[in-house]
Amino acid sequence: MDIKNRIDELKKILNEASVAYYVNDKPFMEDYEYDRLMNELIKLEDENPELKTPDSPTNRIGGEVLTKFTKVTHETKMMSLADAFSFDELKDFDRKIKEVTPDATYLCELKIDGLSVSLKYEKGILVRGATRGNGLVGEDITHNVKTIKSVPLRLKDDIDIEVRGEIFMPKKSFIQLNLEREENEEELFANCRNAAAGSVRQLDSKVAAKRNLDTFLYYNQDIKVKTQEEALLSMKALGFKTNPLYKHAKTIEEVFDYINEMAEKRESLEYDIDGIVIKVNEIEYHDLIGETVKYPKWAIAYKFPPEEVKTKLLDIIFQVGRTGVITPVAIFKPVFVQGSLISKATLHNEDYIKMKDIHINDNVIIHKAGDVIPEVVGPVVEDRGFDIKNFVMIDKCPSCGSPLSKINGEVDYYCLNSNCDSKRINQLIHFASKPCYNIDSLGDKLTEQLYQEGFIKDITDIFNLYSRYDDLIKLPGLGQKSIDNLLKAIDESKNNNLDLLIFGLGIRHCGAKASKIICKKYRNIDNILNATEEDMANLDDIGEIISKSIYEYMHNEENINRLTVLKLLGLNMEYHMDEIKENYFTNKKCVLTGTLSSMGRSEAKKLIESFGGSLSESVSKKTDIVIVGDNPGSKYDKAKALGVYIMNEEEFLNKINE
Ligand code: 0OW
Repeated sequence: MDIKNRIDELKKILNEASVAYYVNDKPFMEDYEYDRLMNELIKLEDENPELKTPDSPTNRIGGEVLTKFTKVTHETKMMSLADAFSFDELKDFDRKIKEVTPDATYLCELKIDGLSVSLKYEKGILVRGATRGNGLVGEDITHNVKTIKSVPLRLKDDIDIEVRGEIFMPKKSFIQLNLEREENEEELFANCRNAAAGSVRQLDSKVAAKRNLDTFLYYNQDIKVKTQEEALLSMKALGFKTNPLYKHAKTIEEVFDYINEMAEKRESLEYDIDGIVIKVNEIEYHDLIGETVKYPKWAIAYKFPPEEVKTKLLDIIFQVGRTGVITPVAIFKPVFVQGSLISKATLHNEDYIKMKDIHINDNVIIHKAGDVIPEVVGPVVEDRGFDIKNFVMIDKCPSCGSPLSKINGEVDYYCLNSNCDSKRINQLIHFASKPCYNIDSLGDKLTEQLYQEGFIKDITDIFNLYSRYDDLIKLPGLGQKSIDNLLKAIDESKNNNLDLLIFGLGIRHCGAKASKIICKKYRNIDNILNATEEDMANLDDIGEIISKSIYEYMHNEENINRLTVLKLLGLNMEYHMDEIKENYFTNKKCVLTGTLSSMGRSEAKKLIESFGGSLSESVSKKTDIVIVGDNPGSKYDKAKALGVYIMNEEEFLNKINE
C-alpha cells in the first residue's frame, strides 16, 4: 500500500475510534492499539509533511501557537437566551407561545454551563471554531477546538454546515486541574466554566490539548429537519456529541416535571448545568413566533435557584486579618456549590456562630451568597450525632499569642500587637494586592516568603528591595528573571496615583472609595496630613468614623515617618485627576451581576469609571443600570422588582463603544 493510502486508512480508523470513544461512549479499540496506530500516523506525517491534512487526528495533540486571536464575524448572529427564574415566568412564556402556535410542544434540554462555540465545516472537514463573543463578533479558536477529542475533525457526510453548542470542562477534570495548579502555586480556577474559558483562550494549543475539554452541540440551521429533537439526532448521526438527557414535553406541566427531575439529578451529573433550556420543538413555528434583537422568542432558559448543599463541618480555625481582627473560618468536607469546589467559608465572629448554633462535626448547609461568596446557612440539627463539639472562642492570638481584646463594643476580637506576624503579612499582602498598589509580581505567597525571610517587614522595605539584590538571588525558587521582573514592577508602581497608596496603607475604615474621595479633595499628601477631622467629615460619603481614623493615622509619629521615607524613596505623593471621557455612563450608578464573557468585573469597573460612572455591589433605588451577564444572581431579581434599567452584555459593549 502506498504511503498516502496508509495515511488515509489510519486517519479514518483513528477518527472513527475517537467518535466511538468520546462521542458515543462505545469504544471498539484498546488504548494500546489506538496509541500504536497514532504513533505510526505521526511518524508517516513527520516523514511526509505534505500529506498532513486538517482532518488528521494528529492535530489533537496541539502544537499550533498563535501570536494573537483573530476576530470572527458570525454569518448569522449567535443568539443568547431570555431567562426565567420561576415556574410563573414559564407559564407566561407558554401562554405567549400558545397565542401564536396553539399546538406547539417543547423540547427541554440541560443548560450546559460552559461557553458557546460555533463550529464550521466545509465538505465535512472542520475549518473553523469560534467563540460567541458579543454574538456578532467572536474569536477564532480553531487551533484549540481541534484538540477537543469529542469535536469531529471530519463528519460522516462531506457537507457544509455550521453547528453551535457548548464547550465545557467535566467536574472531575476541573478538580484535577485545580489540584495540579495548587501544587504549582498557580491561581485556581473558580469553577468549571472559568476553567473551560481559560483553556480555549490560550494562544498555545498544547495547553488546551491537556485540559480534557468536552462538548455538547445543540443547534444548526443547515440540515433541514422538522423538529429540534430531529436536529439533535441528525447532529449525532453526523458525529457530533449531543446531550442525551433531553425530553420532549407536550405541555408546560411536563416541562415542570422534567425541571424537577433534573434539579434532583444535577449534583450527580459529570458536568455543570445552570438550568434548563426550553425550546419550541416544531422548527416551522420558530419564524412565526419570531425573535427580539437579543433572543429567540421560541426558547427560554429556566435558571435553577441558588444551590444549597449539605456537607460536614470538620473544624473551625482562626485567621488574623490585617487590622488584627480574628475571624473564625469553617473548614468542611469539600463540596461543589454552583460549579465551584468549596472547602471553607467565613463564620464572621463568635456571635454569628452562636446565633446559628453551629458546632464542629455538624452537618451544615452551604450556599453562595450573592452567587459568589460561600456561606454557611446553618446546621442540620436532625443529623446531629454524639461527636459534635461546642465552639470555643480563643482568647489569645493564634499567630503571636497576645491576649485578644474587643474594641468599642464591637462583636469582633482583635490582636492589638502591632508586631504580630500574621497582621503584618496581611498588611503587606493588602498593600501589594490588585485593588491597592497592584504590584504585579508580588503575589501573596511571595510577600509572605519575603516577610518570613526578613526582607520586608514594612511597606517601605518593598521599595528598598533593590538594595538586597545579592541576597534575593540566593532565595530558593526565585530565578534572576523573576527578581528582575519583581524589582521592575516595584519601580513602576511608584508612579501609582495617590489614592492607591492611601488605600494600601490599611487605615481602618478607609477603603478604596474613601481614599479616592480624600485624594480628590486634598490633591497631595501634605494637604492630607494637614487636613482637620471636621473638614474631612464634611465630605460626601466620608463621615466621622472614617475621618477620625484617617486623622489619627496621619498624626501618629510612626506613620508620618513611614510616609516621609516613602516620599524619599520616590513614590508619587500627588493625586492626578482621571481624565473623564463623557458618555452614556457618566454619573450613572451601575451594578453588575453574573459573568461577562468579554471582560472581568475589574475591567468593567475601570471602563465605567473612566467615563465617570460608578460600579457598586448592591442594587438599590439609586441604581441607574444593572448590567446582566451569564448566570446572574439575586441582584437581577431585585433590579426587576425595583424597575431598575436592565442591560445585557451586548448593549453594555455597544454603549461603551458609542
Ligand atoms: N447552554 C446550553 C444551551 C442549549 C439556544 C441557542 C440558539 C437559540 C437557542 O446548553 N442547550 N441550547 C441553547 O439554544 N442555548 C444554550 O446556551 C446558550 C446560548 C447562548 C448562551 C448560552 O450558552
